[in-house]
Amino acid sequence: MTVRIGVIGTGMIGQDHIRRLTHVITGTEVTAVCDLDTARAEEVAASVGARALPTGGAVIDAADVDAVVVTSWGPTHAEHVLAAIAAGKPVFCEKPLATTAEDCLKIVSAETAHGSRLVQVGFMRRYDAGYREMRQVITSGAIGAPLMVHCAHRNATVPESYTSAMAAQDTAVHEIDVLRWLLDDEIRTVQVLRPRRTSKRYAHLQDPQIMLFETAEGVRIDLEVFVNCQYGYDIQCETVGEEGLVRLPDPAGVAVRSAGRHSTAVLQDWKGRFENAFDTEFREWAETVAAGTEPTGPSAWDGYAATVITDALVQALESGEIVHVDALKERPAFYGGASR
Ligand code: NAD
Ligand code: ISE
Repeated sequence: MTVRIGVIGTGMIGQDHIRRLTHVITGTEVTAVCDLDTARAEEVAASVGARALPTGGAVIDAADVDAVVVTSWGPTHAEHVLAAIAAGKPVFCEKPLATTAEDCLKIVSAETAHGSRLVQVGFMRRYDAGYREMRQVITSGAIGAPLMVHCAHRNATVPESYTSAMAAQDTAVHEIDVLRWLLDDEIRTVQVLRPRRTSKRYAHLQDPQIMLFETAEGVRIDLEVFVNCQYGYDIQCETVGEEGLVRLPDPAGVAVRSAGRHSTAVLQDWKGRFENAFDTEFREWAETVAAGTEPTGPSAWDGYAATVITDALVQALESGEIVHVDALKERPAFYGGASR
């Protein structure tokens, strides 16, 4: 069976996912798209033999759309996800699930009322081979109980529109999701330290930031977010346990010996770093849609938890205090199971 997909938002990542669903994943085709920029939607639709429709609602309701991918701007995600649930169609939503915890909870309620999972959130790191192996090592007990995690999330540069709060909302949100999943634990407190600011940034921005987390089990996590590091896109993660440690590998690259140096290139953006993860994410999602089963990736509950924790980080950045993530509700049985 070919899964027919409608895509809402044909910007940067929307186009990348449309390419993936058309040329990389077998058993999927994009049949309808839309964008506020109708000329862009027409152009993208024509490139893959799809139809450009006027609104997200029209894409969701189209008879030749079995499942929906939401890649529009974050503040518009909730309305599209809620409409897809109302139509009873599986929906893959790029992060964030919604920009407010209240909207995330509306989605959780609608999905719970529907009676089975329809929503998957685009936290693609759970599909990265390195993170998956790290999780296996942790769950196997090979390094003993995890005690500490050291992480870094560095981007070469960000545009002027990037704000200090986005270090949590747009960037650290990936670590928040993947760490909850890696440790099978919940984040209970957050704090943000403000190091000396790099001069290579727009004046309004606090960059870098050091984020500190404590989990329910007492694991301490430090995360450096540095989005104008200049040298490339660099993701680091090391989990230290009672009997050993496990560290993410650097992406493979040839070693060059030249002009008296031995070097390996550093990737420049997240697209290259997580390309295989995005492919696996969509392959596994499409398989569940084709089989008519529930998605197995990050749930609406994970999307909700990530938004509550990023809200706490923004509060911690502003106050300089340790913030307790008290707003996070207990995970309902509907979203229960072994993994978060
Ligand atoms: P973008 O601005 O390049 O594209 C978004 C597109 O959505 C634009 O073309 C815009 O016109 C369209 N749009 C906005 N509201 C719409 C609506 N109501 N209906 C139809 N179209 C609408 O942005 P982007 O970089 O592609 O990011 C899109 C989403 O993907 C964001 O939520 C972002 O956080 C997420 N994202 C995720 C990752 C990742 O690593 N998983 C990476 C980049 C972006
Ligand atoms: C971007 O939106 C992403 O999602 C990338 O994965 C992340 O590394 C980057 O910092 C964000 O701006």
